[in-house]
Amino acid sequence: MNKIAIMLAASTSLLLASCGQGDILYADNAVVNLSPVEGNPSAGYMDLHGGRMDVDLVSVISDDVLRMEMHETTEKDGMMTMAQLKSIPVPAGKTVKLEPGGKHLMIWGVGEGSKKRGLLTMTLIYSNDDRIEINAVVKNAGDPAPVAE
Ligand SMILES: [Cu+2]
Repeated sequence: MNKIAIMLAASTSLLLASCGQGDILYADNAVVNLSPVEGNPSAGYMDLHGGRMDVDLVSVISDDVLRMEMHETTEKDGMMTMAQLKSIPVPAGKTVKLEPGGKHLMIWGVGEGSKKRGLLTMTLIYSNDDRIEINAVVKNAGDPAPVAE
């Protein structure tokens, strides 16, 4: 009886260890901030968590947008400029934040269905051919900030 309990405990901790940070390539905290101006692009942010090896995020696609690009905002001579990125490196075990003022997604033409649903499904494509589907929370301009959990 005791032996079984110990074995169960051991396998549980093994399971937890395999889900530990730094092991699995994934993304969370994904949001799309809809542009307050019709026709202007919306911005997407998320946390990219690295897996066991260094990879690059090479593309982000969605069935329900017209166009989506990876961008980086940088300050140059006191001016904020934005350049398109071909890829975003995601080092093993590290977290890369797509956030305002830094790397971000620029999204044109978010579909009405996703706006109504409040979620935009997108697929992250990595250099190692991993594809991860995520649901980003779609927020209207002026929506209150999400409550921290
Ligand atoms: Cu941009």
